[in-house]
Amino acid sequence: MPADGIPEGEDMTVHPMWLPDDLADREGAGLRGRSIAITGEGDLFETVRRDAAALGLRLVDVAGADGADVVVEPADAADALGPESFALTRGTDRTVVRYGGASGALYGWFQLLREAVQAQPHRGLGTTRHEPAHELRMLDHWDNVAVHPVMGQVERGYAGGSIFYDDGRLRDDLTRVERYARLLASIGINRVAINNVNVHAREARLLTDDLPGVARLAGVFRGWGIRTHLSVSFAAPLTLGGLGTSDPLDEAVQEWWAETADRVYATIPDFGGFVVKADSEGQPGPFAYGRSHAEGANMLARALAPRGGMVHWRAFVYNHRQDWRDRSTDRARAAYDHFAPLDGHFDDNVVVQVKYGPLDFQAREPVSPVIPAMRATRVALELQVTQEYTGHQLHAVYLAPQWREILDFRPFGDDGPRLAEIVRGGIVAVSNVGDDEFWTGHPLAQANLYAYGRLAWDPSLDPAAILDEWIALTFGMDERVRDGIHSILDESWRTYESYTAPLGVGFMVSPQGHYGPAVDGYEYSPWGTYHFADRDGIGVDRTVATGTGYAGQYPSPWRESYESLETVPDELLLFFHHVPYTHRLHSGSTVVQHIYDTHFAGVEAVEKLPAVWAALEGRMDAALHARVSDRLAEQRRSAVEWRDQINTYFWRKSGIPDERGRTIY
Ligand code: BDP
Repeated sequence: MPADGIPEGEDMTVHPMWLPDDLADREGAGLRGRSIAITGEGDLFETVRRDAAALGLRLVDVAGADGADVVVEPADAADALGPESFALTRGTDRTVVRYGGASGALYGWFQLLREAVQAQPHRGLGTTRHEPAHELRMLDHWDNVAVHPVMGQVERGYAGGSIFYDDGRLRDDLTRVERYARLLASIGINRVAINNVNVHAREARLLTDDLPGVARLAGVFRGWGIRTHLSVSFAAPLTLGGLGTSDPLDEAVQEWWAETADRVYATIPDFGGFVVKADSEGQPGPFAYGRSHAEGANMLARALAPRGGMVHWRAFVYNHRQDWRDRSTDRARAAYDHFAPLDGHFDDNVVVQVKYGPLDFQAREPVSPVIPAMRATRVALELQVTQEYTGHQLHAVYLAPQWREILDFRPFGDDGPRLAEIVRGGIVAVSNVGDDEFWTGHPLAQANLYAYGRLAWDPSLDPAAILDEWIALTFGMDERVRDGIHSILDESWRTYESYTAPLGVGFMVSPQGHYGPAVDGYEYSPWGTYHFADRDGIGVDRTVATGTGYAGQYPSPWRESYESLETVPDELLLFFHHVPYTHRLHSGSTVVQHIYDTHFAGVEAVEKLPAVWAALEGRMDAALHARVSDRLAEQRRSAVEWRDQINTYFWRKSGIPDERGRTIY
């Protein structure tokens, strides 16, 4: 039986992610045959025992623990470790994990594996304490039960179908979900929402008729310390309950939700709660009844509170039928305008889930001003692991550096806290996994999932060090593989930014699909995203003085920094200002020359990647190597297309030639 306890023969085409079956035999790991004594009763301890045995460790009796190579035991009260925390002590001939609670034992076990495969002599002997920075570390799936005619089985999924659902029904064989749950536990994820935030009619029934299937999934996740959540439709009392309304202040509606919650808890005792996208992109919500989002969220929260459930209420609320002539309807303003006035009005078991930027997961956006504006609310930061706007898992884009920048942002200036410290509702991200044989389409996109979990646990981790962990856990300690992957991924986010939409202007991407350039794709559409390029200049004036006023949603010093051309960071210039093409950046370059230079440089960087990867052939699974080669070829094609369309567009708009005389069509 391989390491993860999944019978051989099943799932033959599924390649492992990190933590492969032969982990214990990796050079330097020194795990096979080692003895391990685990003190503790309950499912999670059984999980650790099974995992250790499957990896080739020898379980020994706690009574004989003195002689064991690895000891997992409860910490003393004096250690003051929380339920998910642990301390790891490496001695000369013994490693000891002391846990605060059962989840701490589970996470301690995986930390031990991480360190073992990295064979890190520099870490040396001694004790390290490990405590999660956030209590809620969640992954949202945008999986549909049935194949949606436009969005497919997984909305914004780039790795095949859902690992949960297959064209209308729950899969019979959940072995892959079991593997997945193990991988998520290994990076500290403790909550999963299994279905799309756009809740279509078929998916709404997960809450009622299809609950037994949800319970099966929850059973798998529970074994790995993960609680299951459902996205629900605010209109469910109407569409499923047969009531004439879903008004949150209507008593029958409140009762319907309370009874529904009771039924869910009778089936899934540790159910996590509801995720809600309301009054957004066509989803129903409280506005239809003249109620606020706090009234809507609190009504659901009260149905769940008696059983310890929670509501993740998304702040992604804007009017997607906008009038571009009225600048006050700027989509960037919307979340703040709707939510900031409600700060302090949400119940304790409501988490307001805020996308990292004011628009929509662009490669570059300013950090959302909603987060610092709602200090009296449990706010969660929402990230996107799935590469909707960052190359669809066809482009190699390692997102951890972007996430670190976001987490490190200090909304109140240098003396204030980092964003990571003020998101009391934890961190959420949209998963990038599907039923593809490499799980994430692009095998290197697995690094994003891995890094997401690690940063949610500890936002101070270095993206390059996280990548080292992932590489070691996936490919072993081959230095050439490690260096090759680093040279492909380390700068990949900035490279992607350089050949796509310039200077924070965003979008310029094909509508609907969001892959590849469409210079005016959104320009005259009511979805509310415009770059306003004309013959004289480009960018959106979001200043208070002359624009949409969005810059004024930030606390000082950012409102002033963003407002002024003197201080706005180059990378966000066009998000905040409309400027002539000849405007000079802090870098010294003009806007149009910057566009040309970065687009040429971006393609040059991408052109180097295939050779780097080709040199690694024979050092890893051949199919995996071939898959990455194919994707790098597509990335190159696509980057050239981006460069040519963007450069040509601005050359034709501005009439200003490239200073360096390169060919622009
Ligand atoms: C956008 C996606 C859309 C999602 C929406 C959301 O294009 O498919 O439904 O976000 O987050 O990025 O609700």
